[in-house]
Amino acid sequence: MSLRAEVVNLFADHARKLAPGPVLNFEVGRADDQAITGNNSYAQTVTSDQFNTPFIVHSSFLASKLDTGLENPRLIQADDLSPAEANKLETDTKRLLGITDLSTDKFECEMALRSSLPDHTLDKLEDFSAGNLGATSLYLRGFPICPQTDQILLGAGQVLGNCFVETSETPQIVQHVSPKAKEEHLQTSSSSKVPLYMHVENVGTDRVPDWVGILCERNHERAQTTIVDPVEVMNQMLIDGKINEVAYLWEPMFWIQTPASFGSGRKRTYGHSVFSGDLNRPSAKADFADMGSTSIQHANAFELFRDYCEDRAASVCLNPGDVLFMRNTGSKDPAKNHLQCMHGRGRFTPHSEPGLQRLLKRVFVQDRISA
Ligand SMILES: O=C(O)CCC(=O)C(=O)O
Ligand SMILES: [Fe+2]
Repeated sequence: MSLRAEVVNLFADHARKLAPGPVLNFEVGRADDQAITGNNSYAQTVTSDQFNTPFIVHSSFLASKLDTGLENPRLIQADDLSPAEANKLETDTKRLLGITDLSTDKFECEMALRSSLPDHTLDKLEDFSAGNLGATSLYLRGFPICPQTDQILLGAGQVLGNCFVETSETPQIVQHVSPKAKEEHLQTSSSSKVPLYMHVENVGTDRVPDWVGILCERNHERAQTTIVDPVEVMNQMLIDGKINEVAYLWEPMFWIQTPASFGSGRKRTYGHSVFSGDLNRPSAKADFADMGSTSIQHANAFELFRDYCEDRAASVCLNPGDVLFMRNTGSKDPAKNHLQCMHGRGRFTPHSEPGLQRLLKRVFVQDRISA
């Protein structure tokens, strides 16, 4: 059986498990694809050398759109620090930094810093780190904006794994993300006047962060950060009968280029697939700015995936003191149920006063390998 037919069978089977009542009919056996859409049903012939009996895929699902926003528990879980807790965190951090040298990649006071986070926040971070939240992102609010904010963000990031410096982009472990006039129309995190397409952070690079944390210091422009669960999107495509398109996304027919922000010339690598791994919890590699395919079918499938992602994305307008931690890679440890997140940003016009323009602090974190 060809890889493609095998994949198609797998997906048809998977789609059957995804949903409870009959909507989709898959007739397995012939090579010709045929989609018939009725009022509330969908039928498609999919290719297989193995089965020759038609079967029904069950689904009560009618391509309904998820409500966007913060209600989707898989996308985001929130936690708030009270003003008193934020104040204590600021005071503790100041004191700890006074007695310890928190140099770039040494975290001598990591334990102390994390223990100064409020218990409920530390618990949320630890659960998120272990993949126990059933969410792709963790949204923390009420962090203090003070001279120690960078260290507080690092302290929180260290609960998830190890913060690291991505030297190809900047030598800073806490990166500043703010609009740059020269990049306003580019696909970089410093753009503004164009939407930043959804992406897995640094997907074409050697070191893809497992987690990305962004803390908002200013956002007078009310720019919207967008997030989406790529696996949920894939499942939705399956439920909608887009079996062949999903199958294309699993084939190693895509190129990825290194991000524009890396500067050193754009390197393209070939032979990537958008999804890989275990069908029940695949990993996604996707960036709608820096990824494509020379095959028209694969490029079209990627375009459809993009439309689905845009339709199903939630938007979050980060306010000062808000931190958004996102799981950037799929599940690496089978014992942990990490749900992957893709993110992007809507367009905005930077504040006319440079000192008041949007400012995010960003950290990259990698999983700590347990011995
Ligand atoms: O500006 C944002 O909200 C997100 C930008 C982004 O993609 C990033 O900082 O990695
Ligand atoms: Fe990003």
